[in-house]
Amino acid sequence: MINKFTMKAAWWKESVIYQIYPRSFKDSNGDGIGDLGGIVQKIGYLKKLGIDVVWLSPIFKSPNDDNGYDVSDYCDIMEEFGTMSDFDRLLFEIHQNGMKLILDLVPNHTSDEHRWFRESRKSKDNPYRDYYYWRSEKPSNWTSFFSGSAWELDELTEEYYLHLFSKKQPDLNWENPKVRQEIYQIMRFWFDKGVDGFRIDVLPFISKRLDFPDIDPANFAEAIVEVYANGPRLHEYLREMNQEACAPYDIMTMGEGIGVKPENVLEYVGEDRAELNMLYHFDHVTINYGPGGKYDPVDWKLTTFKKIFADWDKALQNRGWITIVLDNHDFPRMVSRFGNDGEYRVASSKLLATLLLTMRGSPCIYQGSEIGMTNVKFDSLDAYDDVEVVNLYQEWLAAGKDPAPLLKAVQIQGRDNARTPMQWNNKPYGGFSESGPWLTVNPNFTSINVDEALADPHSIFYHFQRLIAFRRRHPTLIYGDYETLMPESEHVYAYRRWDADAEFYVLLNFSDDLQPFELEVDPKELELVVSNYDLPGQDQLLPWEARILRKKAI
Ligand code: TEU
Ligand code: CA
Repeated sequence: MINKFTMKAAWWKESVIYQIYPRSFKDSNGDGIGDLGGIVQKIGYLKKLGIDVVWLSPIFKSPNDDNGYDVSDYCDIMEEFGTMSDFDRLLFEIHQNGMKLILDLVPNHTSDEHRWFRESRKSKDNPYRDYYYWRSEKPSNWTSFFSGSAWELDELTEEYYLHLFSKKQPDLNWENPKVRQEIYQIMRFWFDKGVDGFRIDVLPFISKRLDFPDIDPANFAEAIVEVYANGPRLHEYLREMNQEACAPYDIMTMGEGIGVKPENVLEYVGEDRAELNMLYHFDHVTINYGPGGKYDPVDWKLTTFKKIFADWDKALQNRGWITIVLDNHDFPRMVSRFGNDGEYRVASSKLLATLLLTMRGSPCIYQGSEIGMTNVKFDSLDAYDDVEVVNLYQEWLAAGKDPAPLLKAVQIQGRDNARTPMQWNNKPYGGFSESGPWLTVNPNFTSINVDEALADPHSIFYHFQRLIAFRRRHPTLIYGDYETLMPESEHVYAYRRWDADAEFYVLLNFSDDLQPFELEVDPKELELVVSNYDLPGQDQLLPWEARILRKKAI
């Protein structure tokens, strides 16, 4: 039996979150780049969907080497996105419409164009020198997420600085209390403006092992967990951050939980830890990483996928909270990777929506998933923008490797799959912009777009809307217990959610074929409450059929 911990209710546990990648959401000034004015234009759309919290990927000043995750001024708005008064207007409109806004804080690193780094690199005795990690020699064989060494030689002082991501993203030295106080001050600046919280980028990386132990370059996944993440002072920093920046405010913090495992997640989000409210993990979204890593994709099994969800729920139960994601700006589109983005794109998008919105945790919908946007297939690596791909492509060319296999892998796994412009209508550029957008619109915008979705009562959009409303009406789906059913099935994901008030059974057919199912409860005791088919199957699940059944009250 599950230990009964009294789970405290909280608005952020009951919230459905919607992630906006501002660069690709809506362009309002005709420069082909999404902006804050464009988001203001679409507040009504977000309201109609029924979401509670909007998470904006970084909107701060940035040279956009990593599209905003390289911040050059944390307290000012990126030129391309608008001005601080545009931001104030957006925040006002979001609050006016009964929603909340969280921003994306990037405390692990800054841009190399940030004032701190421009100072730091000037000389070895500059007051900002130890805002970053500088070493006279490379202390380890650490590699960057974006190819090459994580140590970059800077000619000015002939020393190496650390960057776990691009060389234009030098890692901040959190050992330095001045750095920590700068970040807490930035957080308070935005909280004082009325921002309702932060998604916090690569939070598990901010405490470094100062002996910089070598990693096994052949096992980057292990290096992430064992070396880059979960450093010795991490929880000291998180408690201090919570105490000094967050405690006075009614806000939420959502960590990007890279490198966190079920075994240690409660150290981050345990109700008694006073560190983070929640985090999202990477175990299912990296399920198809092969021996060669992300760009060596392999098949995955539904039993593995189900066990990941079960293990994480078991690790948390009523002792800590989690964000449920199936895709975001760093991963391919969920319908293309977990569903069927061809013949069963609509049914499988609705099935994935059902999973997202009936799990224990705060669901996070990534922009465009609510209309079933799919991966894009650029036919040349030169069409990709993502620094991760650009660097990897250069590395392949330098190594004299045939780029054809890389193109295939990037078409499946690349982050730009999720970054093509939001498809609003079937006008040029999908109604995203009046002029050529910064990244090519997916050609299927002519049939997959918001206007089509809003005009079709059977659309994916309205299924998301229905599920969001249903979840809100049934706290059992938020706080209730979880149990996997039919764990051995490689085609059906079945699970139970229950508490003292209600009991729900969720049946998801992750296949193109009819599938039988068996539940240890008399079907006569169950009533179908939500289905993704107008004419649901009977004793077999239709291809990509998703059913929510409720146990009839006695
Ligand atoms: O992502 C962290 C991270 O590790 C991802 O980059 C992901 O693992 C990688 O893309 C897999 O290909 C955060 C942000 O979400 C990401 O957009 C940034 O590029 C990164 O940090 C650096 O800030
Ligand atoms: Ca614009």
